[in-house]
Amino acid sequence: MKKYLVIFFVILVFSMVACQKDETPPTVIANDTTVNNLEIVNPETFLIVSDDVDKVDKLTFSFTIIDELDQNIERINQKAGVYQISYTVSDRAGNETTGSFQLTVLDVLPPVVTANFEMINGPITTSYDIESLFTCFDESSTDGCFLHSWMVVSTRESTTGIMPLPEEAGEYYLKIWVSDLRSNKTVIVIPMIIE
Ligand SMILES: [Ca+2]
Ligand SMILES: [Ca+2]
Repeated sequence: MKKYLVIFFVILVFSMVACQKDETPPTVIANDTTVNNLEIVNPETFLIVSDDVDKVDKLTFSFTIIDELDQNIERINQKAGVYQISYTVSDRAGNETTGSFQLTVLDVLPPVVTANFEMINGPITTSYDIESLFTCFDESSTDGCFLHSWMVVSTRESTTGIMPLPEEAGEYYLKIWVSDLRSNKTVIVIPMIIE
């Protein structure tokens, strides 16, 4: 009889524990975060999460990028900018914690630049509108790109040269540096024949 009583109480206690309702939402700490352009973004790793009952891998996460049409969080790394991310973390009993944090995506990619001419050929007196010699775009940001500097050099590899244009006939190279607003630069080289 005593044995049955023990079993009864064990089952009773077990049932009481099992029936105890989880009414406490997860605890979430979210810090503002910065990533580089094209760095893989897993927003769950930006949150420090715990729950009184469930292990973290049993919780449900959802994220919304505020004021953005494209809600694919994995693509947010493609354009530099400052984004507000709202999150909801739910435990298995349906208790939710919501909040938001700021994600900054830095532009670390240089502009894509193409020369508009394969070669420059002209008399000594020719002056050039350097900006008309190239086309650029900066796919990583909406800030665009611009002429940073240029130099006439004697060999393609040279990093020292003359500015403005040469006063003697000969073969030269025009090096043009193009920058975006975060000072990421691309250099192009256009051969020059000055007659
Ligand atoms: Ca809970
Ligand atoms: Ca860029």
